[in-house]
Amino acid sequence: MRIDIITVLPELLESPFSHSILKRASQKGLLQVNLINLRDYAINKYGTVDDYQYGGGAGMVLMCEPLAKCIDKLETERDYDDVIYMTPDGTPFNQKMANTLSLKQNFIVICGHYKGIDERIRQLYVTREISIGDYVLSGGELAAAVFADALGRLLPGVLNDETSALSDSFQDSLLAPPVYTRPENFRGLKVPDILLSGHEAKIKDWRYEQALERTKQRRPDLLNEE
Ligand code: 6GU
Repeated sequence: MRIDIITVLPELLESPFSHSILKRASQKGLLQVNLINLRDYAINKYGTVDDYQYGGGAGMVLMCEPLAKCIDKLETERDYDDVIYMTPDGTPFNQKMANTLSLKQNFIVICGHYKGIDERIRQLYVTREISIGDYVLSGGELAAAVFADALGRLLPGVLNDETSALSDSFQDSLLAPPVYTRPENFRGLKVPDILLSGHEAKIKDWRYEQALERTKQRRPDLLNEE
C-alpha cells in the first residue's frame, strides 16, 4: 500500500511513521507513506498556497492551483484508488471502513488547514471525505496519521501473532476483554483464576463473555450494528 499525504506541515507527520509498527511496515516494504510538502507547488517564489476567502470571514483557504498541480503530478505517476480529503464534515471513520480500505493499493490524502480547501478541489478531485470524530482539529495531519495507522496495521505481514489485529476491540464489533500480566497479585487485586488455569477453551469463552459484558456496559450502540 502507498499513501501519499499532501500537507503544509510535513514535519508534523514525520514522527508517527518513524516508530513502532508503522516503521516496521515501511521497512518490510508493506506500507509506503510519502509526505508531500504542498509549498513545493506554491503559486509564487514566496511559497504561497493559501488566500483569504471570498465573501469575507476569518481564516485562510488552501488555493486550487497548488493542490491541483500536486495531484495532477501524482496522478501521472500511478493510479489512485481514492483521493481522500480529511475533514470534520466527512464520513465518520470506523473499523469497518478501515478494513474495506485496507484492501486497496494507492491513496492520496489531502490535509486541510485553516478554513480548509477550495470547494472546487473537492468537486474536481476528491473521491472520499473522512472525519475521525465529532470534534475539530486544527489541521488534517493528525487525522491522516490516524487513517494511515488504522489501515497500515491491517496489512498482511505488518503485525505478528502477538499483536494480531484479529483480537482487537471492534474487529468483531466488540470491545476488547480485560488483560493482565505479572504479578499475579497486585495490591490485593488478583488475576482471575480462569486465566491461570491453562484451560484454553474456557479462557476463550471467558474472554468472549467479558468482551460482551464490557460492550453492553460501555458501548451498547455497537451491539446494534449488523
Ligand atoms: Cl479529518 N480534520 C480536521 N481538521 N478536524 C477533524 C477531522 C479531520 N476529523 C475530526 N475532526
